[in-house]
Amino acid sequence: MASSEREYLPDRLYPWEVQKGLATGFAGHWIEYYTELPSTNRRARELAAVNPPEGLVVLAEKQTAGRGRLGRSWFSPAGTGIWMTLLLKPALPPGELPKLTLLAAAAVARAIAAELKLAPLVKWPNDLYLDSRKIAGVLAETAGQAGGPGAYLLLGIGINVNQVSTDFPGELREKAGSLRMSLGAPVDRIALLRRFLTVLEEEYVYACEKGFARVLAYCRQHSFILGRYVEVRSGDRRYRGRAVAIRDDGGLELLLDDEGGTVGILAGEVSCFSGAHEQA
Ligand code: BT5
Repeated sequence: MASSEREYLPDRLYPWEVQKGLATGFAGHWIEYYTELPSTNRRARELAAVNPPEGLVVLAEKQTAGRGRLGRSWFSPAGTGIWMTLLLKPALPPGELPKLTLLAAAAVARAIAAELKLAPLVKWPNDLYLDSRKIAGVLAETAGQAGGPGAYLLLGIGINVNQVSTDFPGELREKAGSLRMSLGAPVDRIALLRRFLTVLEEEYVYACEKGFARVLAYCRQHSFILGRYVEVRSGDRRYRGRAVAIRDDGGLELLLDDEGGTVGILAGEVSCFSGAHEQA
């Protein structure tokens, strides 16, 4: 056994370890655990076809074809991160669904803050940054007939936990980080996952009953981009300007440089600039 494998053995994300003392109503009550999968979202989609209960979690120690948004890939090496998909059946109007991406990002940030006293920032709409490096991402997908009884939201979450800088391939080394890199010590993945499931369920139940004001407030207070000069790609359009607000509909409001005025963008890809230099 390689020494790196031995190092991570004590905190394998075994379901019975994660579920020990887990005080949720439904999140994580059923966990499908794999040492390796192509992608937890892909496996969750297969499971969604057999009508599993809300709160099912698919976990993999390693993904061989981890996915980001828009066909991008997600680097998911063995034993160092939390690579998971949570299946939800939100009884929400379709217009509210994009806000669940923000809710998941806020829940990851809150769980990290509670467990480790670190303060990650939400990069609208789906990333978390810590010390100017990306440490987590959310990939929300739907499965089944929208609004139908078999409709699921697949919340794919990737959190870099115990990587060191040299674990990342060259193209990610400058921009990706991990909790261990920021904390300076290894992190208990099980405790973090348990905390995340608890916070996420609490936020989700709250939002379904009372709306998303609390999630949006958190994302505004812990934003990586508000006040910064950004470029947003949305479909085949590009906007440049200052990020001035996260609107109540979950969209990002930009104060445009060229035409003046503001625009609200519901989905997109943000690059941040400091003067003329791209940062993230
Ligand atoms: C995301 O996409 O950030 C969503 C990532 C979701 C991953 C989870 S893991 C469990 C579940 N199952 C899956 O198959 N996926 C989900 P996006 O915003 O498109 O960012 C992707 C970009 O982030 C890539 O093009 C890289 O530049 C960068 N990247 C890839 N792997 C990374 C990592 N481990 N840490 C930081 N950045 C990474």
